[in-house]
Amino acid sequence: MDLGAITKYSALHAKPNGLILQYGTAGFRTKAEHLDHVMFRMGLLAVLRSKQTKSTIGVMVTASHNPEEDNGVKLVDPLGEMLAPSWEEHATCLANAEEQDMQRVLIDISEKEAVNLQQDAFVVIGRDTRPSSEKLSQSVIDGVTVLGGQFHDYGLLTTPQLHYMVYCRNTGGRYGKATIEGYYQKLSKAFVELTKQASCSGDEYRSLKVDCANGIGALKLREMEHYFSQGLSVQLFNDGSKGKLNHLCGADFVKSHQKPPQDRIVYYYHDADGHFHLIDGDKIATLISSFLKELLVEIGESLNIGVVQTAYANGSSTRYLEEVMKVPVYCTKTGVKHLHHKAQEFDIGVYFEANGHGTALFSTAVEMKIKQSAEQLEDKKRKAAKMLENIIDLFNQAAGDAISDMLVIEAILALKGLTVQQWDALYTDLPNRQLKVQVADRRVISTTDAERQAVTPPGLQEAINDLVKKYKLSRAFVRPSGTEDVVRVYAEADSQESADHLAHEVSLAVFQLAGGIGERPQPGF
Ligand code: 16G
Repeated sequence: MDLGAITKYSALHAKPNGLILQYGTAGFRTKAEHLDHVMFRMGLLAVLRSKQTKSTIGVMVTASHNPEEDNGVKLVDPLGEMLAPSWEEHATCLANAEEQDMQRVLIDISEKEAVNLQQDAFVVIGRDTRPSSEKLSQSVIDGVTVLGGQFHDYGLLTTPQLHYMVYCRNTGGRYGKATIEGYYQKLSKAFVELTKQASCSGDEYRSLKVDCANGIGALKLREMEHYFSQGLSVQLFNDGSKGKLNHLCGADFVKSHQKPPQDRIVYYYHDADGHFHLIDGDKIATLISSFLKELLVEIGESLNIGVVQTAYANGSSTRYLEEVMKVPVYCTKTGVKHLHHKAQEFDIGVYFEANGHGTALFSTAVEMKIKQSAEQLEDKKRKAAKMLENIIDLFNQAAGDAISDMLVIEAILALKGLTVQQWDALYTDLPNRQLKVQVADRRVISTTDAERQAVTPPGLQEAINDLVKKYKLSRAFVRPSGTEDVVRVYAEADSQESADHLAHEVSLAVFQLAGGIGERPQPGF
């Protein structure tokens, strides 16, 4: 380690004194102007992690659904997973070290993790379309090079695409080519093959309108379009040509406000009375898991399928999955990494957050078994095995990927001849409401039972229990956000009015018992 060079370069990416940040649910996120030093240091950390794992590590510069002014960074581990928890702690220590302590922290991490500093390091970098991202990714590169690491800068990529690149590079190209063309080819080939089996295909092309939240998705879907010579026509909305990133659009906006974006969104429709219907991650999990189950029955395989959700999953979805579809459902804390981890316990783990983050995971043994069956089985069984094989290829195994999910959903709808309305009619969501409350320090709220129960502050859970009792089919919980400085409140009940009231009353309880600041929460939305 050339400590002199590190100190010199670090001074060019100096940390604002006293700034404390936390490696949260999805890495560091805050106002872009506070992140230069974090980027440089994550470049350093990625090199150490790469040396330790003797693998390529990814660094993604993005703040995902946050406002355009924010930015963020997260590291991607060798098999495309989120960074290991012990390294999240190192990331937090390194990001928060004052200039004069930085070297010591760096050495501490290397020693604790027994990093062989002579080992080569390779880091791949991607970034979103935020105006601040290019300069920030340059700071990551500065960090990588000063520690002697080599790198490849992919430039503009979606986060799942970077996960894909990392996975491909660390599996010797067996999974796919670590290029953007490789990604498009893999997905489009599987999609075209899968939808060939649809009896109603032919000239009945599906046409899909996609809300791209004025972000990277627009660019990447446009690049991908010409790989689908047939089978799918995609029209892009909120494509970044005029609107602001994530402003009044995007899946997060639509899910939390339960209304359409200024333009269009993936999977929503208006019924004959003009009512807005959102088909969220819960419905997606239902469609995918039921289709996978049908295919397994056809092939005659009894593999265990599990569905993983969070506390935000609509109560009706959980009931439908358990009681009608007879699949086991598990609940974890919010954040892809928690769901992903749980889903790995099954032969086939389908996980989706209500906000649409998710995927299906297939264990390596299952993948091999299915590929063999596709070669060996007869007729109908063989067809089902082939379909399953294509679905496995379509899902980006390295991460939940909205583009993969969209293609799988489109294929399933085509194969089953289902309209979006018929899909939505599988079950009816319980009315629900999400709110935010400002408090002085959101860490005063701690939770247990996959965030469904508040442990602190004292009295809050009892207050919520009493409020919930007043309504039918009701449920409510609160949790500190992992991405914004707020406490989130969720409530559901038998009517929208009740859900709204309950959410408001719970917000007041949070405000009173957890140190609310600013204006008291007002009723009405
Ligand atoms: C991040 C998470 C997402 C989670 C959301 C919760 C990843 C890749 N993304 O976007 O899974 O639903 O945070 O945000 O992990 P919150 O803690 O602010 O409610």
